[in-house]
Amino acid sequence: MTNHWVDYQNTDVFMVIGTNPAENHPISMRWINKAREKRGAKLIVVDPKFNRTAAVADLYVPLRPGTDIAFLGGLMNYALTHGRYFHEYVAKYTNASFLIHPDFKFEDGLFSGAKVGEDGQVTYDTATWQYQRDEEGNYKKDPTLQDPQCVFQLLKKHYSRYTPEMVAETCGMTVEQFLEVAELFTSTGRPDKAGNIMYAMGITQSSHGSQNVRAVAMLQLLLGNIGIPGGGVNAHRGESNVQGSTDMALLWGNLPGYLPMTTAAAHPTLAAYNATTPKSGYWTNRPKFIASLLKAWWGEHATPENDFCYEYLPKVDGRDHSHMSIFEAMGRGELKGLFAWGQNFAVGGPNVSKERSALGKLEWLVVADLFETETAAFWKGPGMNPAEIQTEVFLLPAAASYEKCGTITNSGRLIQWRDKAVEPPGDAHDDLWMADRLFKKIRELYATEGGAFPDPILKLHWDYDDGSGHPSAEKVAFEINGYTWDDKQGLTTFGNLKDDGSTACGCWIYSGYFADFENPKCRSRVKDEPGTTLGTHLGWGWSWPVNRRILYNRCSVDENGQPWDPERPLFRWDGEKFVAQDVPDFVATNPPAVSAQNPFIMMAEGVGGLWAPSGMKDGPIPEHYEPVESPFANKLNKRQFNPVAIISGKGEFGQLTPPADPNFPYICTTYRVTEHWQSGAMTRSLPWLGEMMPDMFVEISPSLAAKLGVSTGDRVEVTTARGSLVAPAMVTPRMRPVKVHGRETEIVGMPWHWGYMGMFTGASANVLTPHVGDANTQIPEYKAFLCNIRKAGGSGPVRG
Ligand SMILES: Nc1nc2c(c(=O)[nH]1)N[C@H]1C(S)=C(S)[C@@H](COP(=O)(O)OP(=O)(O)OC[C@H]3O[C@@H](n4cnc5c(=O)[nH]c(N)nc54)[C@H](O)[C@@H]3O)O[C@H]1N2
Ligand SMILES: Nc1nc2c(c(=O)[nH]1)N[C@H]1C(S)=C(S)[C@@H](COP(=O)(O)OP(=O)(O)OC[C@H]3O[C@@H](n4cnc5c(=O)[nH]c(N)nc54)[C@H](O)[C@@H]3O)O[C@H]1N2
Ligand SMILES: [Mo]
Repeated sequence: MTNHWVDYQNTDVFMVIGTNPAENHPISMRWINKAREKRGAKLIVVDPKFNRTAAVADLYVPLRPGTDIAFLGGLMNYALTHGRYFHEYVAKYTNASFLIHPDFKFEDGLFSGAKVGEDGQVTYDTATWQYQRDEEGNYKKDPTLQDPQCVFQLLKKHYSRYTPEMVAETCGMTVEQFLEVAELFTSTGRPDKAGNIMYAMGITQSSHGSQNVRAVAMLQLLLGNIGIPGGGVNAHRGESNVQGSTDMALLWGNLPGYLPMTTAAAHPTLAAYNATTPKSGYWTNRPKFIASLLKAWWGEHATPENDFCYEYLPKVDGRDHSHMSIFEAMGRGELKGLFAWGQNFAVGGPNVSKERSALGKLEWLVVADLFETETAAFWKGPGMNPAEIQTEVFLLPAAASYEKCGTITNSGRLIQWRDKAVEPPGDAHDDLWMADRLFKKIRELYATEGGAFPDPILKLHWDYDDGSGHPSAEKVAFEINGYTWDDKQGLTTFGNLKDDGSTACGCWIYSGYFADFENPKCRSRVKDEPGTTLGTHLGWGWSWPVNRRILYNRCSVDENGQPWDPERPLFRWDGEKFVAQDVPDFVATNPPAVSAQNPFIMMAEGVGGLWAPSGMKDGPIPEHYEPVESPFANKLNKRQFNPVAIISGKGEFGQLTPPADPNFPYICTTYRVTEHWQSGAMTRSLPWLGEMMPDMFVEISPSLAAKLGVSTGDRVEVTTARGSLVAPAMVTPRMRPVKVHGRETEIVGMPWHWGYMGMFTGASANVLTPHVGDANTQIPEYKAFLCNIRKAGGSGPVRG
């Protein structure tokens, strides 16, 4: 999130697109409702399903799964053609005025630079997406935004095709519905209004998910809604600490603090890694972050002379190591063993029957979990023959969150310490204890038996004992925070990090949260600071970076340092200094005209990116493509689906349905219910939650029910190219057919929380979902695929 939960009280218009906060982030509704009470804020919901958030919205508009870019592109077109964008913000704080390479083109669904492989897969050479520069290397700009090659004009041209009629036809809504949202949401494109876009899995779980997010961000830039109280691009993060875990490099493409992952080909040495440092913007400090990270990991062994042990860092081999690729490799027998550490992919993974089979190709599987999950018990799943499975499974009982201490970072980047409340039961241990024991044993084996490359393990700096043989979460926290190597003083800001080995820091963006070992900021509980009116609560917990609550907050004031909206003064220049309610992301003692030049400090350009010359594999601006499985032809361009999408078209996982296949005429989508958590491992083992929502079910519209001759409770069989499941139907007007380019189709929706372990069992939705992923993040396309459905005979729940 660029903003934070409490800040929602400052919003004028909310657009909820691809998330269901009333169901999945219920506490956010408290702040949404506060804005509605306090300032008459309006709530718009754009979603295929009339969900629980829609039920309390001012305006609900249905949208066919997978068509968000058409919709958001239509809103951009509306803002641009009706003068509803925030001109001063766009001209000064974004790259709208930058000129793009004269050879840039968009034709037949492809951006210039496309190289089409034999399998039809496209990769792009991005040379023509770049900015024009003068002889000195400065960006060429047209501050009047009139040059046909400037970003502003290119956007206007590109999205002029996204007319209200085209949007309505593509997304399956009426022109009136589209215009109603356009009118209301673009009313925030002025200095004194704040619009907030919230999104989550309805936007990201798509073969063009990253471009969906880009479209959200671009619309917010056009409306001047980034960096201001009540505005923002607000990703409702999922698991309670998923923000923290991505910050700490849970994803394979990053090192902690979003430092780029090291690759064997491009970064064989530290010098080569540092040579890729951006030449402008705050990321120019990257060499200090990586040197301090290496110092934290290899301590006294890491010296300037040996490049801080850079050679010990694993380097990826240029292949994709995300979830789907790992399972495909496993299916080919290329993996020996696997740790499932707090993950239950035998329910949550796409095309899950195939993924369960792939687990059977492992020699060993370690599951660290609170329960014996479907993953731990994959060998007794439906269709499995234990006699044919060689995998040895080790189940390590884990302590739950309240049975250990540590931190959680929420969606608003706010990190808070939690104390241990009770002892874990039986043999259960906390994850840190398990990691510590495992590491020490591995190190001992390397020390006694040797190995291919023992140094990275033997020389690792591992100094966490709390004195009783147990690792201390506080000591880990202190290392993440960073400290001076010589005298072990906690660092209060990443501004103090050095690239000479004098500082160690496990995650630069967290520098400051745990500087004071006895009384760290993440434990702080000061509710209100004097003089604050906007709910920034700077004394409550700590948020990265440097306790800043709203990112890019220089954008909340104009060139003269005056707030766009005097009612929401996050900052105000009083002639000598800024009066502040947040931690500025600019030098507050400089005159405002200086910081106005670089309001987006993390960007190499210093301004917001309406155009992405690099960083995206599938285009500098978003374009509508159909989901990989779709009943309809793409009418906006000549490419059916994102030509850069990750498709497991070959091999075991490649069962896909071609467009408009009459055997699979319906759109299928999956989502959550408030009573269950994810794969259900935690909630289907609790009697009271299970009683509230005991059984898997399939939601269909009354019109589809009539066609199938099905009433609520009758069993239906849903089939896709991957598999089928049987569950009772729930006939409900929450689901409704969509009319697209004159043809109507139905949407079949279902929750994905069930499996065959625990107290409340039922079919897993993921037996239906495809191994198809976004071009940039490889997230699976769980939200839009093709199915058929028929009456199955019988009624009531199907357990198992
Ligand atoms: N109670 C509960 N809370 C949870 C979770 C849980 O399992 N249970 N899970 C947590 C996790 S890890 C996550 S990631 C979040 C997820 O939070 P959400 O993203 O809110 O979760 P979903 O219910 O999967 O999807 C949200 C909405 O997207 C809609 N949708 C489907 N396809 C599309 C589309 O193409 N476009 C648009 N605009 N909308 C679409 C669905 O109809 C649904 O209403 O929730 C977190 N919170
Ligand atoms: N069809 C479909 N599939 C989806 C999605 C969708 O929308 N549709 N959403 C996807 C999303 S967004 C997500 S995040 C994934 C989630 O997929 P998973 O992460 O696999 O699902 P969870 O059920 O959250 O699994 C967490 C496991 O950790 C265990 N656990 C809890 N606390 C601890 C602890 O402290 N230590 C240890 N060691 N274990 C613990 C729980 O018991 C549980 O088994 O699923 C994805 N799958
Ligand atoms: Mo998630």
